[in-house]
Amino acid sequence: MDKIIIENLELFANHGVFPEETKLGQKFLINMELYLPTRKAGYSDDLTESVNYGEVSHFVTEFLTTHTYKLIEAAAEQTARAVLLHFPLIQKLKFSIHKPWAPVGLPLSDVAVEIERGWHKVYLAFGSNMGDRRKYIEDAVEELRNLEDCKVGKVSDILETEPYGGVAEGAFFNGCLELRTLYTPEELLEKLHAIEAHGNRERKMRWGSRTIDLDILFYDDEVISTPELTIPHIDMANRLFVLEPLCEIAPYLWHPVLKKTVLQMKQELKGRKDIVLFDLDGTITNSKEGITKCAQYALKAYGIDEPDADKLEFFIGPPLKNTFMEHYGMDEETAVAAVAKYRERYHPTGIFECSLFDGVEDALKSLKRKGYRIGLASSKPEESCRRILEHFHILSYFDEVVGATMDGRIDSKYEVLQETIKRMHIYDTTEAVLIGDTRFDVSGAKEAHMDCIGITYGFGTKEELQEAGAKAICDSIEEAAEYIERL
Ligand code: A4P
Ligand code: MG
Repeated sequence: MDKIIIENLELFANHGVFPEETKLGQKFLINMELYLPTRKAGYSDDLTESVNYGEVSHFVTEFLTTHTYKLIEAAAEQTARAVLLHFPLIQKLKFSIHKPWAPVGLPLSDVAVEIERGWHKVYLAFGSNMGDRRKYIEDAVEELRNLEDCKVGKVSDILETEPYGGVAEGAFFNGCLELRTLYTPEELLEKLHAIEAHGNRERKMRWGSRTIDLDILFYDDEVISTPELTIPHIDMANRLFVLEPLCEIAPYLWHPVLKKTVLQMKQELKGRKDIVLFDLDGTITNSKEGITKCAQYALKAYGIDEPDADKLEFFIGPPLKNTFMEHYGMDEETAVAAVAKYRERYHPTGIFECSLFDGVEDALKSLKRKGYRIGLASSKPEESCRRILEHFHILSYFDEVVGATMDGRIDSKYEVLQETIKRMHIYDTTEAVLIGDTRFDVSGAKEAHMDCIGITYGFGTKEELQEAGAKAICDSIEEAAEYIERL
């Protein structure tokens, strides 16, 4: 980190064990390294974005000349603390106090104490299941706020939770908070115990009922294992009543032992769906224009004239070959040739005759930010899928893009989903959900043992989606994303 250095600040003060030292005083030299980000001030050239080293020097001189300590250890400790409390931009401080005239009766040139002190980022969990639970929690948080060496940051909502562990009786109120503190972990634990004691907490039984319980979850990224203290909290990953509120205030906090974020721990514990697959046509892109125009082009080659695009909507979704066979009575060979004709127009032109549905990019962004893995599973040829996603600048949201193969090996939705499962290493299909707009999506997902959320703004009807067994029906992509987050 950046630092501001102050060297050999000289002052005359009265620290020492001997009475003459406190009476007569002597010379002290102070060295400091103030750790703070200086980049903003570096660019703005504005002193208010940094710490004024003159002010710090005067502050330290004033502090050490108006207080008297027997030990230079105490002088260093108290001065460093005062500097950190007075100058909030300083995150860490290296401080040394030198006493060149130390009366030891031997010729020495200097004696000094050097310490490093700073603010630490801590996350605490609180819980109560006795008496006025909310009041016990509020009082404890208030007490923390009143500690000069602690600055309470974000506080989560309070959740009501079922007792965990089989000992305590009665629902808990639980939550978490963020704290910056100058205390060491042991000192902080002592303060927490004192606060618990003020809240009439009695320790009768491990994991028993309690008026107020305060646990340290994280202390910076330190790993501590002593008889008194285990940090990170040993049982955190098994406790939804900790992970839920913690996720609200610090979803990406990194567990230094388990090597996971809080969000990941929560998802694993909940066994929640964390893979979202999207259909393309009718779900992400409105491709009606391109598809129907290419269908008209192909049909024309077989003497079929259909000027009304609305009557060709059934081309959107299912594999093209099937559509030519089912709707126009073509045999397989003719249908394959018709598909080739269709693609003759599609590749240069039709592919881009489409638009993104409203809210698609926001939904992708939001799911990605929340840690979901995202895949595309479409019956369109894979190369076309990529080109379309790229064209709309949304390809980077997708961890995997799976489409049909030109040789017909992968064609139906089920086959596409099977390939997606393989490529995305989906070991348990209940972890994934497909968002699609037609019954082909719902039935393909069903075959692959996956839930499907049907959206109604595409080409399928609400009734067909329901009938096929969609897990939920949503009217917009935002609604679908929100629904998934609640699963
Ligand atoms: N200790 C070690 N590490 C820590 C740490 N990271 N933070 C030591 C705080 N303390 C830590 O704690 C026992 C000793 O653990 C402390 O003296 C400290 O030296 P305690 O608070 O006296 O005893 P306890 O709380 O009964 O035991 P423990 O194991 O801390 O229980 P927990 O973990 O607090 O669990 N169900 C719901 N829904 N919500 C709850 O909040 N809480 C518990 C208690 C059980 N079931 C619950 C809830
Ligand atoms: Mg406890």
